[in-house]
Amino acid sequence: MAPLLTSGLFRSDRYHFFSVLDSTNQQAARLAQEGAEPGTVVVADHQTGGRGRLGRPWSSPKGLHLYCSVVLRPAIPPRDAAQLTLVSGLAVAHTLAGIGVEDVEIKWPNDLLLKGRKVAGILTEMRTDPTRIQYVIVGIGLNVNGTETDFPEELRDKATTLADSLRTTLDRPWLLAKMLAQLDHWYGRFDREGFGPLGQEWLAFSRLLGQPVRVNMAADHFSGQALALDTEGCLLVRRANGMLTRVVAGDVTRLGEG
Ligand code: BTX
Repeated sequence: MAPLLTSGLFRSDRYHFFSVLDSTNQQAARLAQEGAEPGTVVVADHQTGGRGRLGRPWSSPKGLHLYCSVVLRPAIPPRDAAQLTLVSGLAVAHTLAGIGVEDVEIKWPNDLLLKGRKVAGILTEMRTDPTRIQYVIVGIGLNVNGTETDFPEELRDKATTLADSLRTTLDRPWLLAKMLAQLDHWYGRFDREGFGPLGQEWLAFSRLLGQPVRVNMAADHFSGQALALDTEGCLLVRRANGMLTRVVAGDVTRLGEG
């Protein structure tokens, strides 16, 4: 395999490791507010308040998984920040594919699935001035070791781990290094090329296009057919009545899935 082109975003003097935190995203935001450089990385062995989108909890038991947040200061308009979720998903998907995990699926916009079960989730948060981004925090939760019985009851049929798929325990620092190399590579490409050309790469890990889907947005929900990913990373869905809707943010599930 060709070596990854990296931009030197991550440096060992910008890593912050904790045995326990409320949330790595919270800690990364605190550091960003104090002026932390882009490429600052926060990792915890355990989170007491790990969270997903819309305040949903992210199960973060001790000693098993990766909980990692990265500070970025991209020169993009705030409305494009959601593209960083897709780019990060692409980097995590390549990390998993690169260590031999089969059938990695990215579920638009922020989850990674193995056989329909969630193995990773991405939470992108930002602070902006009226027209520009001060910082973006990309938080990644990746279920690494243990099995479904290590998850709370309500997640056991929805969540999975890499160890379950690969039938072996993985070294988390080794995996973290692989993931940071991929993030560096894909953020570098995003920086140079924008999201447009990365869309095709992203679609290689998605099974949405052409499929009947259910869309839940903050103020609307409907069923339809996923038609395309546009050059800005939004999903185009045709509703049953023929109307085309551009989904900027929300939950999209293939019909027939949980
Ligand atoms: P999400 O809102 O798409 O998904 C949250 C949902 O996922 C929960 O409501 C629950 O159903 C399910 N879930 C919770 N924990 C797990 C888990 N460990 N594995 C699989 N499914 C789970 C996804 O949000 C974004 C998650 C980002 C988490 C990272 S961890 C590092 C960083 N710090 C932080 O507080 N959040 C991010």
